[in-house]
Amino acid sequence: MKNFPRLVLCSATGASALAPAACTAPQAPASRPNIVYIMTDDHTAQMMSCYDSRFVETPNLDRIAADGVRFTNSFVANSLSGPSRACMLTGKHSHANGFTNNITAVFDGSQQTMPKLLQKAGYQTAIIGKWHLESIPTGFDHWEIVPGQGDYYNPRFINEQCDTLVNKGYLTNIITDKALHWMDEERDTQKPFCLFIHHKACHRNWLPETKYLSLYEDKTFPLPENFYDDYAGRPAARAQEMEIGRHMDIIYDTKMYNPQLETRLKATYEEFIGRMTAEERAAYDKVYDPIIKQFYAQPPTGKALDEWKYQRYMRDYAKVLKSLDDNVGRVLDYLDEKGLLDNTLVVYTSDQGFYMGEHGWFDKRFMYEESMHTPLVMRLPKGFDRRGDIDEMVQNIDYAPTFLELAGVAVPDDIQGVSLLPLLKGEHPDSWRKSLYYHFYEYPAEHMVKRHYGVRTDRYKLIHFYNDIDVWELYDLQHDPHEMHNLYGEPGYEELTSQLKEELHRLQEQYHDPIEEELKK
Ligand code: SGN
Ligand code: CA
Repeated sequence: MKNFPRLVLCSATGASALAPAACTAPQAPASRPNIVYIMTDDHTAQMMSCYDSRFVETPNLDRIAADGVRFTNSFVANSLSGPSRACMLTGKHSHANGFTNNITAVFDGSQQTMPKLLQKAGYQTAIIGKWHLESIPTGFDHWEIVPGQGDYYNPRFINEQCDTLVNKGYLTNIITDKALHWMDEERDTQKPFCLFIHHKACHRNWLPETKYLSLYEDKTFPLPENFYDDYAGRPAARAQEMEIGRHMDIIYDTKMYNPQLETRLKATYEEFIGRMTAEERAAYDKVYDPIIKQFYAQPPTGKALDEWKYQRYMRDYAKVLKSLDDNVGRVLDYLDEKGLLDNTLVVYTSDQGFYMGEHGWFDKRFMYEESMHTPLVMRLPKGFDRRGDIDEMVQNIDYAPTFLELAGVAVPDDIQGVSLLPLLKGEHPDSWRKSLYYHFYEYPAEHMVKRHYGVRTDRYKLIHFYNDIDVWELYDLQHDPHEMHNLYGEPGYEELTSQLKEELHRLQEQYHDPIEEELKK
């Protein structure tokens, strides 16, 4: 477990250096909108009721969509935390911003970033919560981050003085407290601001807040129809290690603590619940002890065990999400009470999607729909009349140019994303992108998802898994939305395949991804 990875405390990372491509800001409008960007970790659209009503209710997240817009085709460029955050901050794909994976990458804080450009244009910038980019944040007037993945209970924070401080309570509440405190008491009210609120929720191992420990305990979640996927025709999908049945840790993930049992993540679990106060621990044990007792008295086996684990997973994830939803509500209420809503763009998204049992999985990484997709809803500032659904394909590299344009800052030419402002104004530009590029690098690693890149159009997806495998996959999302049938190499698909390969190469050229050249060596 990487808890305090290569975080170089207090190292100078060139806080004010800007790459040459940065342009000078044009004359900014008098009252520039604020930006409140709320990003969760591993929150997937299946678990957000404005996208999918099967599993949970998320009234506060839905409020953003109801008052604003919901993106129905929102995607990431690399479905993993650090890479996703780097794409968001730079507006560039992973190979271009350098942060390709969570294991070896360290974000080069001297490069051009959207917060730096906003800061230069007179915005106050702040980030609170999960950072995960290994170097010290640059481009922020204020930052308070959690080390590594963060702790759900009595969490450690690293602040601008580079002190590590333990805060009392539950992380989702504390991040919100700090965000409200900064908006209320610390920022310069004469300046527009851009605040990044980055939650750990709903990341593994889904430790709920004490007040929600019992929530959902009487709920049985429906099993996804492809829970028992056999991965036929998809060797890369078969090779992963993220199956609920085979790879979830019975102690760490499903919380069935047993002093006699050793599991890979038992020590990590002990460390996590060891952070609770005696009172918190008593509340926790009161709910989980009877479940543990019952489990070991009559342990389920085979498919019954897989499905039992799925229910535990869904319940704990949903509980953690409930605290998150409450806290997003607190931010919206605050902005409302202070009269800030009208002049603020509120964005809610996640660092990627997640599997809730589809293909039998948890975790993310794959270019398949559940994890390439990410929720994206926005409440728009005055002057933007668009409401309802936006169906154009958007990607997390688009946030940087969107925020810059909103702030009246010229978007540097080397930014690869596209501003979403025309869509927020109700336009449907003919020239809008017709395909998306994706590249995942973190292999070999936990969950063992092979390296791959690919192209997605509104209907088709072509993926190439490489490195220690050479496998192509082709899906028709219209007829096979769950990506169960790999059409690559099947008769009748030759022309489509060559068109998609051409498009893939066009994107690799456009974004300057050298991978195909490297593979030829
Ligand atoms: C940790 C988790 C993994 C997860 C990665 C990346 N293991 O390593 O399950 O895929 O984070 O997640 S754990 O034992 O530490 O919980 S990410 O969202 O940060 O990219
Ligand atoms: Ca994540």
